[in-house]
Amino acid sequence: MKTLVVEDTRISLKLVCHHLERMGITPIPAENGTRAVELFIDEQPDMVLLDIVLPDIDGFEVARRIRAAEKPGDWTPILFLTSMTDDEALEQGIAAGGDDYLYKPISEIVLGAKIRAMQRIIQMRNSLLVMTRKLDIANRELRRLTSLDGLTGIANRRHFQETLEREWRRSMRHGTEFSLLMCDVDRFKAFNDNLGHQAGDDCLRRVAGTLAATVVRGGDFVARYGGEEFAVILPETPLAGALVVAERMRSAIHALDIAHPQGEGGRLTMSFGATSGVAMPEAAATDLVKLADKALYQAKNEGRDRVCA
Ligand code: GH3
Ligand code: MG
Ligand code: MG
Ligand code: MG
Ligand code: MG
Repeated sequence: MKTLVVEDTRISLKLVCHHLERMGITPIPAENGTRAVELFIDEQPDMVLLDIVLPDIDGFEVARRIRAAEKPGDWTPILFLTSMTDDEALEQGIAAGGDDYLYKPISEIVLGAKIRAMQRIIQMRNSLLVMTRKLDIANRELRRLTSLDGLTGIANRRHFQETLEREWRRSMRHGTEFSLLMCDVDRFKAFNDNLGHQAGDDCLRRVAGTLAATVVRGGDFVARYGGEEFAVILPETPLAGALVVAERMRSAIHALDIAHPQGEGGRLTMSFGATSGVAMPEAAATDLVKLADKALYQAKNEGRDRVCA
C-alpha cells in the first residue's frame, strides 16, 4: 500500500511518513501542490494525506486536480491534514473532493484508525468493481446467446429481424441497394420421415455451416429463419451479386452430397428466392421478405434445386 503525503513543513512531513512506515505503508512525500499532482499521476497511490496551506496551490486545489485526474469509476481516499479547525474549511475540503480530516498535531492512533476506515471503503469499492465487471461479461454472453439459434449455432430469427431493420435504415440513409435470400431445404419432411429426426437435425447443422461458410464479405449475414428455412442479408449488393451468392450456396449444398431417398439425383438439395431493393419510406423491411418468399415459391414450383428472383 502506497500513500501520497503532501506537507510543506519538513518536520511534519517526516513525522507522518515515519508513522506510516510503522504501519507497513510506503509513504510518497511531496512538499508542494504541483509536485503532489504529478506524483499522484505517476505513482498511483492508494490514499492521499493532504496539507491545506502549501507554498504554491492550496490543498483544496490539489484535491480538485486529483479528482479530475482520476479514471472514471476510480476513487482514491483524500484525508486533509490541517490545523484549521473551522467548519467552513472542513466544508470546503469535502466539496473539493476530500473524504475526511486529520487535525494537527497528528495523533498516530487517529491516523491509523482513519486509514483503516478508508481501507474498508477501498475494499468495498474493489469488490463492487469486480462485480460490475462480472455483470458486464454475463450481459455480453447473454446477448450473444439470445441471438443464436440453439440447433445450428448461427444467428436466429430475432437476430435476423434486427439485422434486417438495421440494413433497411442504412439503405434508407445512403440510398444503397441491398439483397435478401430466402433459402429452403427441398423435401425435408420426407428426409425426416425416412431417416429420422436425429439425421434431420444433423443435416440442418451441416446446411447452416455450409451456408455461413459460403458468404465471404464482412457484412454478409446468414440466419436460421425457422425450421429448414434460412435467410441471408447481403448489404450493398445488387441482384446480380445476390444471384451469384445464391448459386454458390446451391452448389455448395450439392457438394455436401447428403443422401436423400426422394431428393434430386438421390441427394439433398435446396431452393433459393432472391430479391434486392433500396429502402423506401412507404415500404417496410418485411416487404422484402415477402418478395424473396415469392421468388422461393417460384423456385419450388419450377422443380426445386434452383435460384429464382
Ligand atoms: P419443400 O421442398 O416444399 O420445402 O418440402 P419440405 O418437405 O421441405 O417442406 P415442409 O414445409 O412440408 O416440411 C418441412 C419439414 O422440415 C417439416 C419438419 O419435419 C422439418 N423440420 C423443421 N424444423 C426441423 C428441425 O429443427 N429439425 C428437424 N429434424 N426437422 C425439422
Ligand atoms: Mg502547510
Ligand atoms: Mg422445405
Ligand atoms: Mg414447405
Ligand atoms: Mg419450409
